[in-house]
Formats: sequence, C-alpha cells, structure tokens
Amino acid sequence: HEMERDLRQALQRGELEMFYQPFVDLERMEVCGAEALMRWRHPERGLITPDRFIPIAEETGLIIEMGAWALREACAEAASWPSGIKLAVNLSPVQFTSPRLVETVCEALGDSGLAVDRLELEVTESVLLQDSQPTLAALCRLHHLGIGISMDDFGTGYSSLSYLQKFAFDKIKIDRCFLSNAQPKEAQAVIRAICGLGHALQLAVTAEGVETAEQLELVRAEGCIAAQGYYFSPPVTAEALRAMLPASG
Ligand code: G
Ligand code: G
Ligand code: G
Ligand code: MN
Ligand code: NA
Repeated sequence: HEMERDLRQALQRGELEMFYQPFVDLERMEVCGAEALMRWRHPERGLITPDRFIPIAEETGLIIEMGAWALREACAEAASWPSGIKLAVNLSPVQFTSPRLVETVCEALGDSGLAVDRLELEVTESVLLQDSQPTLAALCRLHHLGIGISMDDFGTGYSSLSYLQKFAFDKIKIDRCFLSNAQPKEAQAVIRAICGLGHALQLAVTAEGVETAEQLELVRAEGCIAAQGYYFSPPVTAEALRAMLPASG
C-alpha cells in the first residue's frame, strides 16, 4: 500500500502534528480544555486533515503507532498548560486491539508529568460494537486510573443508549450533526432530551459543532456544561491554543 508507506514515513520524518480545539465551560465562559486532533503537514500537499488518512492508518494498523505518538505529543504539550485545563485525546477502536494500550497511555502520562485526572479519552460507540472483553477491560483499567472516558459523536450510531449501559462513561459529546442538520426547534428537542439523559445517568454533557451565538445560547439553556465549535475556535496549532488559555487555572 503506497499510502501506508507514505504515512509511515510521515511519522518517522516528524510530519505529523497535533492541533488543538478548545472547549469552553458554559458556566464560567472560559476555556477549560482542548481536544487534540491530528494533522499531516505534507511537504508538497500542505496540511492534510485526518479524514484523509486515519481510515488508512486504521486499515493497516499503523494507527497504533500513530496514536501512541499522538498521546505522547499531546500529553507533553498539555503538561505546560495551566493546571485547570484538560486534554482530550481520541482513541480509535483499532488502538484497543493492541495489548499495550493501557501501558502506552500510562507512559505518555508518566513521561510528560501530566496528572491523570487532566486526561480525557474520547471513544465512539463503535469501540463497544463487538462486545470485546479485552476492550472493555482496557476501558475499565483506564477509568480506574482516574482518566475521564467520553463517548464521542453521541447519537450517530446504531444504538447509543445501549452502549451507555455497557460502560460507565464520564461524559457524552453530542454529535455536531444535531446542531447543524436540524431546525432550531428540532435541535432544541434533541439537545434537551440528551441533557435529560445525561442528568439522569450523572454524565456530563457537552456540545460539539457550536458555530453561532444562537446555538451557544441553546446548548447553554438546555444544560450542556461545555461546548466546542467554530464559534469559539477551529482546531489550531499548539502555539495558537496556548494564547487562548487563561494565565492560570
Ligand atoms: O480534526 P478533524 O475534525 O478533521 O478530525 C476528524 C476525525 O479524525 C475526528 O473526529 C477523530 O475521530 C479523528 N482523529 C483526529 N485526530 C485523531 C487522533 O489523534 N487519533 C485518532 N484515533 N483519531 C483522530
Ligand atoms: O473527534 P471528532 O470527530 O468529534 O472531531 C471533531 C471534528 O469536528 C474536527 O475534525 C473538527 O475540525 C470538526 N469541528 C469542530 N468544530 C466544528 C464546527 O463548529 N463545525 C464543524 N462543521 N466542524 C467542526
Ligand atoms: O471574539 P473574540 O475576538 O474575543 O475571540 C477571539 C478568539 O478567542 C475566538 O476566536 C476564540 O477562539 C477564542 N476564545 C478563547 N476563549 C474563549 C471563550 O471563552 N469564549 C469565546 N467566545 N472565545 C474564546
Ligand atoms: Mn472527538
Ligand atoms: Na465528535
């Protein structure tokens, strides 16, 4: 696979880079964390977004190495942030096929000095699709260490609700399609229902894809504790993200 060779080289040559998208605490209206999102800074083709290369990295298993690099890189960066600022990192289902996943996470934390309770790992419900015992065991071990586990892209899969029963998630991130693809009335109904569910299950609920002041008002009024989206900031370089952080926290 030509793309696989290119990706492996990209990893070796240091062409992968982590971007960060802030999320905002809706009570204090302050940045309270950032999600790490991978980019490929290609020497000829410029900045390539993950939808173009993560699927190939998953097919070839290279995501295991790339994901380990991403964890180390993001934890090292976040260790320099004010102590109230959280780091969210995405994990692919394929990374759970590695027996070393938990160790890899622990090494990234240990080497960076980032406190465990500042790390959140985002997984989509596809992680729990096959009812894999090793996957569930790894999630439980990570959770027991004090790492937050978030269900990403909530509501877009086959049966999101049943997955909430399979594992004690800390947070659900409402998929951005519920804001972007809906009339305001429909969006309100869906956000309200998900916030009600989160409240009943004692889960933090956050909104993705907030692009307008109206959407911000809606998710805040319905009880989301945090929000993320272009209204605040797109994913930006580590340096640009640092400029958005409070002086301490
Ligand atoms: O940054 P962007 O919105 O284009 O990211 C698209 C998707 O790529 C994200 O929703 C996420 O699922 C995936 N992704 C981005 N960065 C990473 C990463 O570091 N690791 C993994 N496993 N997936 C990522
Ligand atoms: O992990 P996840 O699939 O949720 O990744 C978030 C992706 O969503 C990133 O690739 C980011 O570029 C994208 N994104 C973040 N905020 C917005 C937004 O406000 N609108 C849209 N359309 N996309 C967004
Ligand atoms: O609108 P203003 O010029 O203040 O925004 C500058 C940038 O600051 C925004 O694009 C956003 O990315 C970033 N930002 C950082 N923290 C916050 C916050 O708490 N609220 C808002 N609205 N923007 C924030
Ligand atoms: Mn995510
Ligand atoms: Na998402």
